[in-house]
Amino acid sequence: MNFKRTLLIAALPLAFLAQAAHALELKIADIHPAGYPTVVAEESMGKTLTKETNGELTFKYFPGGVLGSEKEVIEQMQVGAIQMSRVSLGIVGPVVPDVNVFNMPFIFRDHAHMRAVIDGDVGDAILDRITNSEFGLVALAWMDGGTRNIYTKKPVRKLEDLKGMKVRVQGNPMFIEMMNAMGANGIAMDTGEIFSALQTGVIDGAENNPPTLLEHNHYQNAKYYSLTGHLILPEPIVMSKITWEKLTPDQQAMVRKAAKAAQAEERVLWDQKSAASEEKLKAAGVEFITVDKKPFYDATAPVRAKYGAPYADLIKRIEAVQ
Ligand code: BDP
Repeated sequence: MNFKRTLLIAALPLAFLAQAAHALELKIADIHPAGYPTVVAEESMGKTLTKETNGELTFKYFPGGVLGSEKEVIEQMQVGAIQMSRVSLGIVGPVVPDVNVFNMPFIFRDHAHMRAVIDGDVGDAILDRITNSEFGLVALAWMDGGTRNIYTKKPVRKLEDLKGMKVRVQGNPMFIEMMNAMGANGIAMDTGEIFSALQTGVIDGAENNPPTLLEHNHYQNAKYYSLTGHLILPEPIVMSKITWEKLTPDQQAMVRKAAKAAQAEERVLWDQKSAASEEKLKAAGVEFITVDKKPFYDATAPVRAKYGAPYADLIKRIEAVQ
């Protein structure tokens, strides 16, 4: 028998073993329900990856928050029990404070500005800060979470109307300070608790984009939507570092590429979903209130001053993006 051939045959089971070690099933969690733009894009990302890795990477999807709140999902990813997710950057801020530069009220001029920023160097720099932190996550790409506006039980037509209202924010101390700076009482709670908190009157309002206001049914108990546009939060697609380190370099490259493709796909879905959600909310009797944003901007200046100080350079780079 030819010596080279023998070697080749002997090496085969090893090669097979090496391959098998890279076969993984990944759980992807999302707080949003099936059919939501982020969830749909995650599903196509998973399908692409299963195909491109010849079935080595397979995926199980857990939409609708069934694996817990975003905070819990992040903790599960840090220990490798959940492998992937898309989370709001608001929730990442308390753990990787560097990302709060994107979480500051009115840091982006508008939605288009936010998109231009996340598509460029600054967007990559923030993803890298997550990855290079001790946070145990690899940040791969961005999804779009639209613009957040305040919705309440009683109309907010001007800043003063917010006075004393209890308004839910994500669990990030900066958001509580932001809401307090606008005259309300910021109250942090998980996404899944908002519906009943509105229903029972524990809170007077919350703030979010139209698709979340609709799909999480908050509009049923909060019919006034004031277009404050105070936050435009992008949403990183993240993988557990424990999982990432199990992947071959080729698989890692494929995951990065597929996550970027998911970013592009979700953006198209997002625009459609936002427009459709606005229509549905209006049809359901939600009043969209145009407000003068200037007083809201001015009221939150101390929050930007406090949190933005360490990021003066990044802020200049953000502002320079056209
Ligand atoms: C939505 C985000 C979701 C957040 C939710 C919230 O897409 O990730 O958890 O807001 O405010 O816009 O809890």
